[in-house]
Amino acid sequence: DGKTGIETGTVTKTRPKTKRPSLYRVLLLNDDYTPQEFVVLVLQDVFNKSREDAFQIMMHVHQKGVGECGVYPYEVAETKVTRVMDIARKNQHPLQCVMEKQ
Ligand code: NFA
Repeated sequence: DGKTGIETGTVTKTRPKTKRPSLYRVLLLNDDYTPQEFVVLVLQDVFNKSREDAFQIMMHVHQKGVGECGVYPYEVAETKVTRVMDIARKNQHPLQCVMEKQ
């Protein structure tokens, strides 16, 4: 560079641009017909909650109308929503599960 003709060199630090996956909240919606015990079992089975945590989440949904079951990358969230909807349908309960971008 400049008069000397000596190349100083440009040190370029490359930032590893690995974007983290977007996260999705999985929500359970209240209804008047799905048994409380069924919701607790779903939360334990699909969301790997302890019986105590599952009961708390179920009661929250029961009282507030909606509640969070967990936050996951897109494909994981989608799989959990599908599992809940499949189990609910199989048992003829109207339980609804949805996901939303966090
Ligand atoms: N509200 C339902 C009942 O009283 C229980 C329930 C809780 C349903 C959470 C859906 C979600 N049987």
